[in-house]
Amino acid sequence: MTALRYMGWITGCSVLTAFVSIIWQAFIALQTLNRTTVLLTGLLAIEGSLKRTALEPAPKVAIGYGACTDLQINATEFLDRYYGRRIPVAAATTGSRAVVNNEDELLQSFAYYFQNGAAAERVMANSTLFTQLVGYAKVMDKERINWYMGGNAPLMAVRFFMEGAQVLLGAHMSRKLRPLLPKEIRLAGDEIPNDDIHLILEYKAGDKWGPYVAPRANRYILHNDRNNPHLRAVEQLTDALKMYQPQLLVVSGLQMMDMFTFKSGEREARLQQVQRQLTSQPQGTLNHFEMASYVELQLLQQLRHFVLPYVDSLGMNEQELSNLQQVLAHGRTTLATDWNPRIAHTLDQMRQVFISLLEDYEDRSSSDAKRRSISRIHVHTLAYQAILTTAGSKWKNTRAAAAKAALTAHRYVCKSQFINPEAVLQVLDDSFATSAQADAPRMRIGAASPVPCWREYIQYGRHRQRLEVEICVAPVLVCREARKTAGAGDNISASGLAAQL
Ligand SMILES: *[C@@H]1O[C@H](CO)[C@@H](O)[C@H](O)[C@H]1NC(C)=O
Ligand SMILES: *[C@@H]1O[C@H](CO)[C@@H](O)[C@H](O)[C@H]1NC(C)=O
Ligand SMILES: CC(=O)N[C@H]1CO[C@H](CO)[C@@H](O)[C@@H]1O
Repeated sequence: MTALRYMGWITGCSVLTAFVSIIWQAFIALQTLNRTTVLLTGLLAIEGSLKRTALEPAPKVAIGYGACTDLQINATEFLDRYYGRRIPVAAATTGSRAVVNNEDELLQSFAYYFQNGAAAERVMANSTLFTQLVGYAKVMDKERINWYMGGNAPLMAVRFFMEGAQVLLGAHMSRKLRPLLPKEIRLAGDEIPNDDIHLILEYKAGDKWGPYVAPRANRYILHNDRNNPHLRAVEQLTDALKMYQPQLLVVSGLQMMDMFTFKSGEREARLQQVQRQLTSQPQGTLNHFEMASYVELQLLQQLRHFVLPYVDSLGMNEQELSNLQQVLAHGRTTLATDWNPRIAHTLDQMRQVFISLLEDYEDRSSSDAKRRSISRIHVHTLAYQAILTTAGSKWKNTRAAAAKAALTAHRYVCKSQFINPEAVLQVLDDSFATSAQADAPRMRIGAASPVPCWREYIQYGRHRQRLEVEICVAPVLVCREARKTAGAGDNISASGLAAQL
């Protein structure tokens, strides 16, 4: 009898516990949803403050260089169809080469990156084979191939246009590609018979090719560019700029200048043209350089010489930041790093890059009056946007620019203009340290400040000068189900820049 009563009591207890736990779970879920809604409302309100009045003139932006058509196909379907029985061993030794010369090398290279789910962009040195592959891709079911306008410069140009700017783009384009660009965007460049094509082999997580299974969705890009590496439109853009006089000049697409395309000294000569363009801008024009994934150390060192000293602003993601920081500090490159770095770590790397560039300026500006002192760095990651600007510089609205970039990131990756709080993943905590150094202050992200901003002093140089900077960090409402990731950086960087003019 007592035992039974005892049992009943235990059952009652477990029911109660389960009940409390369900309520608790619901409470937590509701709180998370509530927090997302609060952050979203905050970000949208800050974005709303950016609306230009009808009286304000549209900002003028110029951007180089190059354009291409992206031909997107299903990787496994394409390879099964044309190379069904030729599946190679995936090994780093044969797979990680920078240039692909023939079919065997292509298959080895693809297998290696596919198996690791890593993004890759490779040069196909054999143009006969490249033309053949594009031909194969065109033969594939018309429904399943997709042509898009590609290249950093045109994608950023469209984004600037959508943000209400007047835009001048430096690029050669064919008659087929030009209609894909809004007609209001002015073009400095020639009409060419054929655009460079980028063959984009896309795969999803779990896609199979022979014995290999892709661990995550990604893309393998193959190109054989004739125009883009040579930055053929630079001179025409320089000429057009004399009359146009923009508030902002953006340089992008230099990662296409792979060494295999050039004879000795040729690449330096092209980069000198970029330098000439940057140094011929009046002080009233802000120069921005959009980083990209650079693997070749020599090219990075050339950028440090010809490009970085002449820009006011830099845009990049967390991988590119680590890489640049290593090159500036130690003269070496790094490979893939943490895809979701702590805010404190990213901010410290941003400060290091900023200090390196300020010190270069301090050492050399007396002998080269065209040099510019860096005043802005924007780093975009999956989970947040961080923008550092010199206090009192020409860059306006740093907080709103970070909010805008965060919203663009969400809209791009979710492929939706409408933001649904339930489709969002919270990656950031409520607060973060502003540096990995001991006793660094902490900032809160919440209803009161969805985008925390603060000022601090940066010390640099032999005489330990102090420079006041403003830093803003905006949380990205990360999409639960990513729909599109490649190319997000162009949209994000351009929307952040547009907000600061
Ligand atoms: C280039 O590709 C073609 C077509 O596949 C092939 O016949 C030729 O041998 C390749 N050339 C080199 C140098 O690998
Ligand atoms: C490619 O096609 C295969 C089968 O036809 C499919 O399983 C796979 O998910 C497709 N991949 C992409 C990226 O569409
Ligand atoms: C989300 C978003 O803003 N996406 C845009 C990115 O840029 C392209 C043009 O380059 C637009 O078509 C997208 O709508």
